[in-house]
Amino acid sequence: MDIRVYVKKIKELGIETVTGVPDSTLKVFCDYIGSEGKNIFPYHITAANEGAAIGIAIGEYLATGKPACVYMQNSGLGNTVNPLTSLTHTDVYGIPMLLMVGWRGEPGTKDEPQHKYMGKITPDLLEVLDIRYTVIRKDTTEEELEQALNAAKEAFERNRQYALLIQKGAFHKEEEGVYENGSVLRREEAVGMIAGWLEKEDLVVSTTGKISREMYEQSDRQIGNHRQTFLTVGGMGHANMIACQLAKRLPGRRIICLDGDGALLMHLGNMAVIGEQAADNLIHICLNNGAHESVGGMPTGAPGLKFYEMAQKAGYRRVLQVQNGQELQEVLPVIRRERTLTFLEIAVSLGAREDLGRPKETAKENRKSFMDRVKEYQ
Ligand SMILES: Cc1ncc(C[n+]2csc(CCOP(=O)(O)OP(=O)(O)O)c2C)c(N)n1
Repeated sequence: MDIRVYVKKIKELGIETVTGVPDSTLKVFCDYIGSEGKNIFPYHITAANEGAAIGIAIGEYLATGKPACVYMQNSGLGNTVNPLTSLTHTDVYGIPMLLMVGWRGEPGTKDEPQHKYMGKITPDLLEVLDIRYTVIRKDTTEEELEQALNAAKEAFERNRQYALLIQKGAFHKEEEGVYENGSVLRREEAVGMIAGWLEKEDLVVSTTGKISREMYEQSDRQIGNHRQTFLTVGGMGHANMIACQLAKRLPGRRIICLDGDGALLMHLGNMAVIGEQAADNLIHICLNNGAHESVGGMPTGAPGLKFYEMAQKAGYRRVLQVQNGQELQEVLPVIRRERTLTFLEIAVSLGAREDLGRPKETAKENRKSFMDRVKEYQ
């Protein structure tokens, strides 16, 4: 479906505010409303997480009586369950809104393990949430979209939400959005430098998306295996809590969390908890590109945020930030010298290698080899 037609049609529902978290399935949509179609919706807010986007949609309705459009990957549906059940459902306030859900892991398609179960249950989950939906496919016609939007209108009149479940490749547009941020250090280069700096007892928790894929490959290249790293393939935003508890329970080991700024923003409160827990063997590294690079490079909801300043306020004992590869090379040995709760922010550029691989083992195999590694140096 042509994105211009799609956007024009959903606009006809009276939508003025669009909010959500980007996803690769929705890249064409996000690119369009962020560039050429910028003026179509007066308000476009990239939310910290998908539950927060539901909050924005509630605010929109309370202020204007108009439904907002909330977009997300289906994994983000998990983050919306609380506000959708406890606030927007007709048993509570009955707040209408249009959900646009990118369907990863659709049964019958090839996708990563983290998408498999959510992909399978997405239609059932929408049903349990009492939300009617239509699947938007590559071959969905304008008439079919119109029918779906009529159903949405009816749902809104009854104070209900309506969802469009978007298949991979459903939207097409000639030009892809390209993003830049002015930083010079490539993320994979930074990840490679960190992999090369690891000692064999160190343990790493890497965040969702390409950071984990780069760490996996760089570890293989530089160390010969990736057993030191737990890949947080799903559960975006939770890597730092996994690392925090590893640090508490394994005080003799150095724990390194490789976070992304989008993931860190998603559950920013975790920083305060990490500061409070103050594990002196935890090194929290944020690879900051101001964007959700892994799903297409769209900016986060706070692209200029200085996470190191927040870390300082949150109680991290040592806070550092670097702008390029040389600074990173200089700072890494310094970090190792003194054991204290550390936050390191690295400014990285946008983009990734075209041929970046994916984990070859199953998630369970990787979990097992990581746990074996935990035991090996106890
Ligand atoms: C709850 C949830 N929402 C959205 C996604 C889709 N997603 C995967 S990686 C990613 C971007 C991560 O951005 P960031 O942490 O800044 O790392 P970057 O890719 O920019 O290096 C997104 C949005 C997801 N996996 N889970």
